Amino acid sequence: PDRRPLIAGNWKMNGLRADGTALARDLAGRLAAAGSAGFDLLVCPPATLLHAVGEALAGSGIALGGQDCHAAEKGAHTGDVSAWMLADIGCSHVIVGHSERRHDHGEDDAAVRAKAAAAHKAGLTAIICVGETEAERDAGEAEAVVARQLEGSIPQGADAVDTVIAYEPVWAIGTGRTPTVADIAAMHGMIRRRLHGLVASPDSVRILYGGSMKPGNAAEIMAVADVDGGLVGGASLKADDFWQIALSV
Ligand code: G2H
Repeated sequence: PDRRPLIAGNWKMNGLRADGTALARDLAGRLAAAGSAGFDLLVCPPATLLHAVGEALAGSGIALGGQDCHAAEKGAHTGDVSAWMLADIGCSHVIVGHSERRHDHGEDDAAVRAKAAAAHKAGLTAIICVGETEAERDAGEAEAVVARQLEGSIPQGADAVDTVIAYEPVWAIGTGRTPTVADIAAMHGMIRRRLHGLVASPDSVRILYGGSMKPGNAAEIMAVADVDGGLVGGASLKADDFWQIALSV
């Protein structure tokens, strides 16, 4: 199956208008200069920057995504943003269930599944994040934990167009530590097998790796079977690094 690599930048809670739009324009310029690319590029800025970054990316071919959405379409949910609002401002994607959301906001698999279902209804591709903690890995439970998260977080009717999986071991996020390529291969292979029965056309679903991905380790990680791109945090804030990671596919 043809799984075009996806390189997604998760800016997290970083960026004011000036730097966010400059970064977006820089990336758009690089892609234009390259002419064609063998990968899809996506940036997920904080909600406050979606409008400005969307304008900076207009016509570039770089996709825009949110970092989270509420499960409801609208209503009395102070501070939240709905998937429909993201679609309305030009997003094609939304990250759901990032471990920082699961940890900081107590989101469990059922909540993540509801958000992904809302994203699908709004016409967005949901990037559903899964990953074990260090204690779970040390206890030999990493694969069982991730399998449980997949089963609990993927909504009914998901397919390879509207769903992307991101495997992000919690202990590798923002720490500079990454699993071995053998560990990544084992986990991504397990995820691929588990997707059978959970999504339509499981062999076409893209599975991203995330967690301390940087120019120095991207090529070896991207070369792993069943790694179909990356969800890049810290290194996506620097155009040079993000672009070099994209060129590593
Ligand atoms: C994992 C990743 C991006 P970083 O959260 O989603 O962040 O690359 O900074 O480890």
